[in-house]
Formats: sequence, structure tokens, C-alpha cells
Amino acid sequence: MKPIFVLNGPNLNLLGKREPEIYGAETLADVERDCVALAAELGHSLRFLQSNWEGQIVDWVHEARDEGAAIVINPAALTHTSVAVLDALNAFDGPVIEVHISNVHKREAFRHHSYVSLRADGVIAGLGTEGYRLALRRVATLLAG
Ligand code: CA2
Repeated sequence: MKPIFVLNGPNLNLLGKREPEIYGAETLADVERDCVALAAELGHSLRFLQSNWEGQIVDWVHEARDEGAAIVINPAALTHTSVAVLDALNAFDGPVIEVHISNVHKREAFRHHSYVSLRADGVIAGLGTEGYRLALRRVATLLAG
């Protein structure tokens, strides 16, 4: 079985280091550890990646076309700006789940629109870092079907 790609966009490397009132206290390394453990329980492997560069996220989505079973993506600010990430995801055939740690709908108006949601099979927002694990469970269900 191909790995599930978990992709993280700009500034998520700062998770747990700033703004804990919005994003919580867990670091991205904590999230990765929990995702790897859950994926193993679900019988899957994981490629957990973060970049501050839009083009790198696009390249990883392209990589997933051949090498990935599904994509869980927190595009961070690229959610609200990136037609390039949307276009790349549109060229990927497997399940795509969009995750946001914070409830973007409770925040500034510019966070209410997501380009990525035009492709995502499901969207999770406001459930904290638990959202990643819920997304993995959903992906496992979709891959089993
Ligand atoms: O809620 C989310 O997961 C977001 O995707 C996070 C993005 C934000 O632009 C989206 O609107 C919602 C920001 C990621 C930056 O993460 C930080 C974490 C800790 C400290 C500073 C930034």
C-alpha cells in the first residue's frame, strides 16, 4: 500500500512555539509522532512533510500522484491564496482531506474562503491537532472502500 501524504504549509513549523491560544501547545513533531502511530494502527504508512514554499507543496502533491494513496493537507495560508495548490490537487486522483487546526470560520473574513476546499473530499476545522488524526481515520475508511 502506498503511503498517505500529510502535507503542511507555511509557518506550521512554528506550531507549539507561538500563539498557543490559537493553535495549541503541541509541536509539529508531536503531531507527526501521533499521526505515524495512528497510521500504523490503521495499517498505513505516512509521509509527513512541511514547507514554507508554495512550489514545494505543489511538487509534493505531484509526487503523491505516483507514490501516494491519499493526501491530508493543512495548506495554512496557501488555503486562502493558492490556485497553484488547487490545480495540483485537481491532478491527484485519490482522497484529499483538508485540515485546519483553528476554526477558520470564527476568524478574519479572508480565512473564510478556501481554494483547496474546491477539491477536498472533506474539511476539518477547529478541532485542534486532533483534526489530523480524524482526517487519517477518514482516509483509511475511504481507502478501505
Ligand atoms: O488553522 C489552521 O490550521 C490554519 O491553516 C493555520 C494557518 C492559517 O493561515 C490558516 O488560516 C488556518 C497558519 C499557520 C501558522 O501556524 C502557526 C503556528 C504557530 C505560530 C504561528 C503560526
